Amino acid sequence: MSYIKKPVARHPSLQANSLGLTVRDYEGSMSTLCAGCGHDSITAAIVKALYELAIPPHMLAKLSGIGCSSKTPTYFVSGAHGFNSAHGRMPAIATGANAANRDLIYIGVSGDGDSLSIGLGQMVHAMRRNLRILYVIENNGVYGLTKGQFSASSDVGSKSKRGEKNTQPPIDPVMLALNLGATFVARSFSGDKAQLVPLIKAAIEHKGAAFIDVVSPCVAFNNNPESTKSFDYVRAHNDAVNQLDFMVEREAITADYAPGTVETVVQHDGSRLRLHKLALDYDPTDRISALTYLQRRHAQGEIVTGLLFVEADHGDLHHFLGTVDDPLNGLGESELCPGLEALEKFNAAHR
Ligand SMILES: Cc1ncc(C[n+]2csc(CCOP(=O)(O)OP(=O)(O)O)c2C)c(N)n1
Ligand code: SF4
Ligand SMILES: [Mg+2]
Repeated sequence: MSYIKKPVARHPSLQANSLGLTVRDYEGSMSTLCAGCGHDSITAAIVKALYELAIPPHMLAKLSGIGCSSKTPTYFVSGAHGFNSAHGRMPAIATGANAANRDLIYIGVSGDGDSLSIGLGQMVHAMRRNLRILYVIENNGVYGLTKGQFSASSDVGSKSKRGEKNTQPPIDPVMLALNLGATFVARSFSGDKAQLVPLIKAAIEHKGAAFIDVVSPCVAFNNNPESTKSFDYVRAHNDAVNQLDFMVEREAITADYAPGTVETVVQHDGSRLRLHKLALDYDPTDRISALTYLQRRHAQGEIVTGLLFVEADHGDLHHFLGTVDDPLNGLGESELCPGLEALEKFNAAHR
């Protein structure tokens, strides 16, 4: 069985958000993943972020491919729209859905296998088109669902359960997203909710492709000392370049940081990202220096986490296609089919 329904009992003291919903309203079915799987911690972070942002469940669309990671949308926001697609095909489904209804909030959950092998050609176009979506890779460096084969993000020297060593170099999805022009790029760790929740909130509000690579250990097949996706490795080599506070437009700034260590990025809608800089030489608004910093730290065996790059004022897919502001699925027949005269005029303009 792929899902088990949760009991509906609610504790009376649970706090409600501005919509009158409690955190339980943002949960989904009971997880059937292995106990201790990093993916479940990411689900918990998504639930918290959506509850705190008070997102109406019916305004959310959850999309995924195939894998343990791709099962997780079933485990949050039962009242949302959802599409569990074919292996690696989540971005195409998300692009089509977003083209038809630009008003929904899209969360795509994928795995390193789903996005970096069979779905690589899909993921890259979602990034370069700046599709408005929160794109999460739950990166465990292994095909978890199919019992532990190496993935395209497995480390050289990483050992499978049967003892074979991986010899192929890994793809770093963050470097890829940066090179492809994604306008919000972050990395985090499933075991660091304090870092992950504000990143998810900021990514949901971002008007473009918001990509988060979350290192998410697979306790069944890849939590070994040779893997950079193990709990112990990430805890020992985590280089967090900043800590993020996310504030929607109406919120007052309350965080108190020492001068010179805070950077504020104002997004399209007036929401603000307040970055508490931990690495003072790190600039998340400069794509080239972000790439250089990541490469330098990678060579030293460090995993850089935090908000790595943001470009707040960049048009999304609809901007470049010049589509109308209203969602296409809300237009009437006369607008969708304006008649022969309009068609002739349109054709003439292209001769
Ligand atoms: C077309 C197709 N090819 C292969 C498979 C088998 N398959 C299912 S999940 C998966 C890999 C999943 O790995 P990943 O995306 O990293 O997810 P994880 O289970 O590690 O979270 C594969 C190869 C499939 N379902 N469909
Ligand atoms: S096999 Fe790995 S990825 Fe899949 S549920 Fe178990 S721990 Fe998680
Ligand atoms: Mg995987």
